[in-house]
Amino acid sequence: THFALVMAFAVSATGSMLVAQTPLRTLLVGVDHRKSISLNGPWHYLVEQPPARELYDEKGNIRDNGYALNTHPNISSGPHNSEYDFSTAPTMKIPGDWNTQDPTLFHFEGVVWFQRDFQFQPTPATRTFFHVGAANYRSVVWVNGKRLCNHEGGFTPYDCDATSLLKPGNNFVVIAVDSTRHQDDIPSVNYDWFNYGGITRDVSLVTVPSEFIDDYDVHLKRGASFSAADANTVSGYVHVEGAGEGRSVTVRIPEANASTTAVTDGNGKAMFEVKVNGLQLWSPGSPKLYKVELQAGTDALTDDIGFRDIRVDGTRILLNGKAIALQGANMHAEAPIRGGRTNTDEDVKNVFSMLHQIHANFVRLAHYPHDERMVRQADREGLMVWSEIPLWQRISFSKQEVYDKAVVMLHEMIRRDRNKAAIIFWSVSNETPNNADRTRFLTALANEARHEDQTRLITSALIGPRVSEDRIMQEDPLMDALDVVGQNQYIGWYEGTAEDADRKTWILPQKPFIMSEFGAEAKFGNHGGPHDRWTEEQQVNVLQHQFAMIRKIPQMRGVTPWVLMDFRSSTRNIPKLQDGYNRKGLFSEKMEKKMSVPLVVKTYTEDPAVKP
Ligand code: GCB
Repeated sequence: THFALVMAFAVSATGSMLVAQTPLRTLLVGVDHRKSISLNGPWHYLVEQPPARELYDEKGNIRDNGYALNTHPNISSGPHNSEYDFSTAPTMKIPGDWNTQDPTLFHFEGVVWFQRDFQFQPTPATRTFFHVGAANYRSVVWVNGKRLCNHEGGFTPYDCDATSLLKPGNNFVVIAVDSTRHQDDIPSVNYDWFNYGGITRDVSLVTVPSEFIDDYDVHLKRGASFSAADANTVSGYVHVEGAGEGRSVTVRIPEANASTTAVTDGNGKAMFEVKVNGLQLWSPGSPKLYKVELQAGTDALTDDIGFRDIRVDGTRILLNGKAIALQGANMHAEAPIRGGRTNTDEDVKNVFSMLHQIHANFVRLAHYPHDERMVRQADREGLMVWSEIPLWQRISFSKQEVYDKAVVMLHEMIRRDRNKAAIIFWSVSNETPNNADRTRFLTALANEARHEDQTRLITSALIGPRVSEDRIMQEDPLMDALDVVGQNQYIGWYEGTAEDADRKTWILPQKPFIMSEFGAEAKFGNHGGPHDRWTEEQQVNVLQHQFAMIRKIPQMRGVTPWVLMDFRSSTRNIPKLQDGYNRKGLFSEKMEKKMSVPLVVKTYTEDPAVKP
């Protein structure tokens, strides 16, 4: 059904544009709100050096007769051809990247095999999905020695129907994860963050009835304009996988005494609309979430959902009809203090404590979707979010297969999080080169996002134009495809001095802009004058002049310094200063406050650089 949707869009709206050609598979929405069997915990692992002949044959095709079989050699008698054994192999914690768990794997890029046993009791007339929150970058799953599925993309979830492979009692699962980078991947071979490999987010088994709710979209009904008085209707769809036409679906919001029934169409999709008297809208000051109960046949699910309206009016951004200014920071999915990928409640708590300290009402989750916990927390706390797919700088924009991957990633991101009010922007890319192939690619992708979700704004972070004069004119044609434009620039760090910012005049189209990146590196505890590189004083100086410059740009509605916290990057190799970290954080990787924090706080609370 989702496939049909993409194709329909292609015919009606893209014209000669790129058209996605990969069918989208079932993805369970709201897994964290379903009963499931967690497979988190210790998994056995074995490492394969490239070219990883247990995973790939000479032609690069995936093999199913290698480690996937999980056989045990009889070590006391020979000869034996299979020389591996998961049962006596060491374990590591899943979810977790391998780099921070095994010192010998810190720089490892390649294939690591994971295995665990689990108990299972099949129930008749149900389907059981193997759910992986994220595995970076390619992963292949076998259950009881049989291939279940493959997935590409390191930051979005996938679900595979394991029903026919599971048996009562003892079962085992093997997952091979390959973190090797390739030119035609998303991201491509080169990027400024750390290539943490492994099964980096929750893994579980989810059992549902044979007809079940896989996907739903519950949002404040969107009209041509917003009026507070009329903001009392919730609409959307519930998709029932396995169902045909005529199944009834119930949507209930008990707290508001609202309930409605809708009926599926031939694709299993039931569109609904329900009036909610006294509906309280979600906003940062009042992040109201409702328990929304969905039911279809014997399947039921309750999610926590907020309702709000976000739109653009000229150069302003309106939340529930009120103009807003966004103040916050960028953040990578880098776990504070312990390092590694963010994937626990504790990590989320730490990240939010830094966001609170700077009085943020907004965060750009760079440069890929983060753990679902982050977005749930943002929903609960009323923090607005920019969510992005990892189209970072140089991607193979001329290739259809790369476009297909991008569309799948975009849909996986949107589907996982579309019921979370906190997300106000979907970003299709970061700092891509301004050329025809890229503009065609990203314009099609932005349209795809807009078609899939009309309740959010589409953005992208642009870079350039590089200027020598004091006039900076942004004319990137990609802006035509965006509702809100992100602008990155590093005056005072990659170019010129902090003071150069004072003389710049920005000539921008009449759209809302976010100054989505700017900043300077400073090693925590390194002090000197305002022009001494790598010092906290210089970072303060750069940010100060940046804020002053931003304050003079009428279209600016948001500001996110790069970056909230120092993060690992394999391209940052200046000993003593970087030591493998990008140091543009307002906080160090141990959450130590640099001198820039008080400046940001003062700016955000007393003298904002952006106005609603
Ligand atoms: C950028 C990129 C970001 C980098 C940052 C930097 O423009 O968007 O991913 O980490 O600059 O520090 O160079």
